[in-house]
Amino acid sequence: MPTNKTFTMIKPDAVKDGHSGSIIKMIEAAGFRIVALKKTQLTSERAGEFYAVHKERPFYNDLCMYMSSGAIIPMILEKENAVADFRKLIGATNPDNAEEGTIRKLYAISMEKNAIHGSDSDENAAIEGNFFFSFTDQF
Ligand code: DGI
Repeated sequence: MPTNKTFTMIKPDAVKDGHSGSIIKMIEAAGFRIVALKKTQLTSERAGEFYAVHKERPFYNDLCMYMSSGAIIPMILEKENAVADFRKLIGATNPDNAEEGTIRKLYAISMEKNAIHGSDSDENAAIEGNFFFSFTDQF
Protein backbone atom coordinates (compact mmCIF):
# COMPACT_ATOMS: atom_id res chain seq x y z
CA MET A 1 0.00 0.00 0.00
CA PRO A 2 1.52 3.40 -0.90
CA THR A 3 2.08 5.91 1.90
CA ASN A 4 -0.94 8.07 1.00
CA LYS A 5 -3.34 5.53 2.50
CA THR A 6 -4.58 4.77 5.99
CA PHE A 7 -6.91 2.24 7.56
CA THR A 8 -9.86 2.96 9.86
CA MET A 9 -12.81 1.17 11.36
CA ILE A 10 -15.92 2.61 12.94
CA LYS A 11 -16.26 0.65 16.19
CA PRO A 12 -19.34 -1.18 17.54
CA ASP A 13 -20.59 1.60 19.83
CA ALA A 14 -20.65 4.20 17.05
CA VAL A 15 -22.27 1.82 14.53
CA LYS A 16 -24.91 0.72 17.05
CA ASP A 17 -25.72 4.31 18.04
CA GLY A 18 -26.29 5.32 14.42
CA HIS A 19 -23.25 7.57 13.97
CA SER A 20 -21.74 5.83 10.92
CA GLY A 21 -23.21 8.26 8.38
CA SER A 22 -22.12 11.36 10.31
CA ILE A 23 -18.61 9.95 10.79
CA ILE A 24 -18.22 9.01 7.11
CA LYS A 25 -19.43 12.51 6.20
CA MET A 26 -16.71 14.05 8.41
CA ILE A 27 -14.09 11.76 6.85
CA GLU A 28 -15.02 12.75 3.29
CA ALA A 29 -15.37 16.43 4.23
CA ALA A 30 -11.79 16.29 5.53
CA GLY A 31 -10.60 15.27 2.06
CA PHE A 32 -10.23 11.50 2.41
CA ARG A 33 -11.32 9.27 -0.48
CA ILE A 34 -12.87 5.92 0.44
CA VAL A 35 -10.86 3.18 -1.29
CA ALA A 36 -12.61 0.21 0.37
CA LEU A 37 -15.50 -0.10 2.81
CA LYS A 38 -17.68 -2.85 4.28
CA LYS A 39 -19.85 -3.67 7.27
CA THR A 40 -18.77 -6.80 9.12
CA GLN A 41 -18.35 -8.30 12.60
CA LEU A 42 -15.21 -9.71 14.20
CA THR A 43 -15.09 -12.85 16.34
CA SER A 44 -13.25 -12.29 19.62
CA GLU A 45 -10.40 -14.41 18.19
CA ARG A 46 -10.08 -12.16 15.13
CA ALA A 47 -10.30 -9.05 17.35
CA GLY A 48 -7.49 -10.54 19.43
CA GLU A 49 -5.41 -11.02 16.31
CA PHE A 50 -6.02 -7.43 15.20
CA TYR A 51 -4.98 -6.08 18.63
CA ALA A 52 -2.22 -8.67 19.26
CA VAL A 53 0.22 -5.85 20.08
CA HIS A 54 -1.84 -5.24 23.28
CA LYS A 55 -1.91 -8.94 24.33
CA GLU A 56 -0.11 -8.34 27.63
CA ARG A 57 -2.14 -5.26 28.61
CA PRO A 58 -4.80 -5.51 31.36
CA PHE A 59 -7.52 -4.19 29.05
CA TYR A 60 -6.87 -6.76 26.27
CA ASN A 61 -9.70 -9.22 27.04
CA ASP A 62 -12.29 -6.46 27.48
CA LEU A 63 -11.07 -4.86 24.26
CA CYS A 64 -11.51 -8.15 22.34
CA MET A 65 -14.98 -8.66 23.80
CA TYR A 66 -16.00 -5.11 22.98
CA MET A 67 -14.58 -5.16 19.45
CA SER A 68 -16.49 -8.37 18.68
CA SER A 69 -19.74 -7.20 20.33
CA GLY A 70 -21.36 -5.75 17.22
CA ALA A 71 -20.95 -4.63 13.64
CA ILE A 72 -17.95 -2.55 12.60
CA ILE A 73 -17.23 -0.61 9.41
CA PRO A 74 -13.61 -1.03 8.27
CA MET A 75 -12.34 1.30 5.52
CA ILE A 76 -9.19 2.04 3.58
CA LEU A 77 -8.81 5.79 2.99
CA GLU A 78 -6.60 7.80 0.66
CA LYS A 79 -5.27 11.32 1.04
CA GLU A 80 -1.90 13.03 1.07
CA ASN A 81 -0.33 12.53 4.53
CA ALA A 82 -3.22 10.16 5.33
CA VAL A 83 -1.97 8.50 8.54
CA ALA A 84 -1.07 11.70 10.41
CA ASP A 85 -4.01 13.75 9.11
CA PHE A 86 -6.46 11.00 10.04
CA ARG A 87 -5.06 10.65 13.58
CA LYS A 88 -5.61 14.40 13.92
CA LEU A 89 -9.20 14.08 12.66
CA ILE A 90 -10.10 11.33 15.15
CA GLY A 91 -8.39 12.87 18.22
CA ALA A 92 -6.78 11.33 21.31
CA THR A 93 -7.44 7.70 22.38
CA ASN A 94 -9.11 8.93 25.56
CA PRO A 95 -12.02 11.19 24.51
CA ASP A 96 -11.50 13.32 27.63
CA ASN A 97 -8.22 14.41 26.03
CA ALA A 98 -9.53 14.70 22.46
CA GLU A 99 -9.64 18.14 20.87
CA GLU A 100 -12.96 19.84 20.15
CA GLY A 101 -14.36 18.94 16.74
CA THR A 102 -12.58 15.58 16.51
CA ILE A 103 -14.55 12.40 15.81
CA ARG A 104 -13.75 10.94 19.23
CA LYS A 105 -14.67 14.16 21.03
CA LEU A 106 -18.03 14.09 19.27
CA TYR A 107 -18.85 10.38 19.33
CA ALA A 108 -16.65 8.39 21.77
CA ILE A 109 -18.30 7.11 24.94
CA SER A 110 -15.11 6.16 26.84
CA MET A 111 -11.44 5.19 26.42
CA GLU A 112 -12.55 1.70 25.35
CA LYS A 113 -15.68 2.61 23.40
CA ASN A 114 -13.91 5.34 21.51
CA ALA A 115 -15.91 5.24 18.26
CA ILE A 116 -13.15 4.82 15.69
CA HIS A 117 -9.72 3.37 14.95
CA GLY A 118 -6.94 5.00 12.93
CA SER A 119 -3.65 3.35 11.96
CA ASP A 120 -0.58 4.81 13.66
CA SER A 121 1.95 4.25 10.84
CA ASP A 122 2.13 3.57 7.10
CA GLU A 123 3.35 0.06 7.87
CA ASN A 124 0.40 -0.70 10.17
CA ALA A 125 -2.04 0.90 7.71
CA ALA A 126 -0.94 -1.66 5.12
CA ILE A 127 -1.10 -4.57 7.56
CA GLU A 128 -4.51 -3.55 8.91
CA GLY A 129 -5.99 -2.82 5.48
CA ASN A 130 -4.89 -6.26 4.30
CA PHE A 131 -6.41 -7.81 7.44
CA PHE A 132 -9.89 -6.85 6.17
CA PHE A 133 -9.60 -6.40 2.40
CA SER A 134 -8.01 -8.24 -0.49
CA PHE A 135 -6.16 -6.37 -3.21
CA THR A 136 -9.11 -6.68 -5.60
CA ASP A 137 -11.38 -4.80 -3.12
CA GLN A 138 -9.15 -1.72 -3.18
CA PHE A 139 -10.33 0.77 -5.83
O1 DGI B 1 -4.37 3.97 18.34
P1 DGI B 1 -5.44 4.17 19.37
O2 DGI B 1 -6.71 3.40 19.10
O3 DGI B 1 -5.70 5.61 19.69
O4 DGI B 1 -4.85 3.57 20.74
P2 DGI B 1 -4.02 2.23 21.01
O5 DGI B 1 -3.57 1.57 19.75
O6 DGI B 1 -3.01 2.56 22.05
O7 DGI B 1 -5.10 1.27 21.72
C1 DGI B 1 -6.02 0.52 20.95
C2 DGI B 1 -7.35 0.55 21.67
O8 DGI B 1 -7.25 -0.09 22.93
C3 DGI B 1 -7.85 1.95 22.00
O9 DGI B 1 -8.54 2.54 20.92
C4 DGI B 1 -8.73 1.71 23.19
C5 DGI B 1 -8.05 0.58 23.90
N1 DGI B 1 -7.17 1.08 24.96
C6 DGI B 1 -5.91 1.59 24.85
N2 DGI B 1 -5.42 1.92 26.05
C7 DGI B 1 -6.38 1.60 26.95
C8 DGI B 1 -7.50 1.06 26.25
N3 DGI B 1 -8.62 0.64 26.86
C9 DGI B 1 -8.68 0.73 28.20
N4 DGI B 1 -9.79 0.33 28.81
N5 DGI B 1 -7.64 1.25 28.93
C10 DGI B 1 -6.46 1.69 28.37
O10 DGI B 1 -5.53 2.15 29.05
